[in-house]
Amino acid sequence: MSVTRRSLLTSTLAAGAAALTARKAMAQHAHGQPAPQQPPAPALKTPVATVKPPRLTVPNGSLLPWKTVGNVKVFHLRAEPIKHQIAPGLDIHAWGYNGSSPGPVIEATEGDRVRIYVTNGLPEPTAVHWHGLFVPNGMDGVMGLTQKGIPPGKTFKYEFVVDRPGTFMYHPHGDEMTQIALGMTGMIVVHPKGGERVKQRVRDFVLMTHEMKIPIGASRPDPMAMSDFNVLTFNGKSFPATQPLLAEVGDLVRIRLANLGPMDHHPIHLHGHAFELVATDGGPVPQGARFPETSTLVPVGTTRTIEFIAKLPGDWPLHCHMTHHVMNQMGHDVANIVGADMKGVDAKLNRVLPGYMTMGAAGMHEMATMQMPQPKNSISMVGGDGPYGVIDMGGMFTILKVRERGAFPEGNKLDGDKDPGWYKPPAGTVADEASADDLARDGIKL
Ligand SMILES: [Cu+2]
Repeated sequence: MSVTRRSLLTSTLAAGAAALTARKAMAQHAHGQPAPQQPPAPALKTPVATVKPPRLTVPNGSLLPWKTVGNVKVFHLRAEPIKHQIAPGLDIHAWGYNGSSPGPVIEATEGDRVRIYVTNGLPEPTAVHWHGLFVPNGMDGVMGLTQKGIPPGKTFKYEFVVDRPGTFMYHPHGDEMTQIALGMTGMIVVHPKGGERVKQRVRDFVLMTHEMKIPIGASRPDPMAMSDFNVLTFNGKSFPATQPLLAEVGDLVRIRLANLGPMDHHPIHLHGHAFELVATDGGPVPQGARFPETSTLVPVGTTRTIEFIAKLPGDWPLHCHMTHHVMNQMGHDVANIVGADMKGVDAKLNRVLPGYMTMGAAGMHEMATMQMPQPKNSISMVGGDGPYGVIDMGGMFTILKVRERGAFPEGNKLDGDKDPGWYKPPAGTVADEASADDLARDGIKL
């Protein structure tokens, strides 16, 4: 380690917990980029351990297996048609990698030489682009420009050195409109060489956003869609099928967000915490450019890595803030009757459909609460069961479950079987009907 890097780390870490997010930037400045100007370093007071890269957690997903041959890390991606479940009730025919959409996460360490075989099981040619990684031009994976397409049934070989730590993506760069629309996306995480210098335990989550248009009852996403996407996902799943993110109070939580959807950017919002954007797929955000946020926009074709310390126990939503992106299929094409008087219509319809009652005139919540018969292969507009009734959310919505220390010694398991259930708040800390005494005390007239 150079004197510069050590002094940078020392000064940064002594500045307190808020400055911990600097370490990635520091690690990266030590590898090729000029370091920023820093004040003289005070003595290091807080002991900080260098830890191995934290284990990645891929909710609803997996890591791509690899093996070492000589000094090369060898991976094998299979581009192929797959069957995929968005949520119970909606099974689709998608295209993906190694049986899943998004494909498994490729995990490597800065400086690794990787060799990635890509077998094309699709009915048309493809190529794989390593989005954000700087590779030799001929390894960039742009069909027609930097290589010929991988014909159906053939296996191509990519080989390069992963040049720097960060969060990147892989995706087809040939007939992107079809192949990405049908689900061909994936993420790449490169850990800094030598581990990380942190004092907290790190919870390191990987979340890919995506959107599809799947007509009600259909099982094939429509690659022609340019708008009206009705299936919004984190790691290929719509709420309530999204696996929660688990953390303990005091953990450093890192969430690596990415977007390879066709058309829409997603303002991802977290409840209960402020975070900092610490890196994009371009590199680390310099310490002096970071500021607290509770939402961050994840535009198409980017990654956004956020970090924060888990503070308050609870069940905290993490979701896209576009209201139509937290809905499922059934809510997008209904007529607007909010506020309408439907009694006359209901009376007429009852002559031919006894018992019929129009829903939606008082808002959409009742549609989420009714157990309506569903068209075949579709998921209801919104709704998962929560501890206080139906949660009026679907789509790009998941839950960060923060619990006290010791709750999750193992962290999230990749198979997602450690959901602790709903948060049980202390008595008297849940919003509920105001009492007559409350109203009288505070002079609230109804
Ligand atoms: Cu969105």
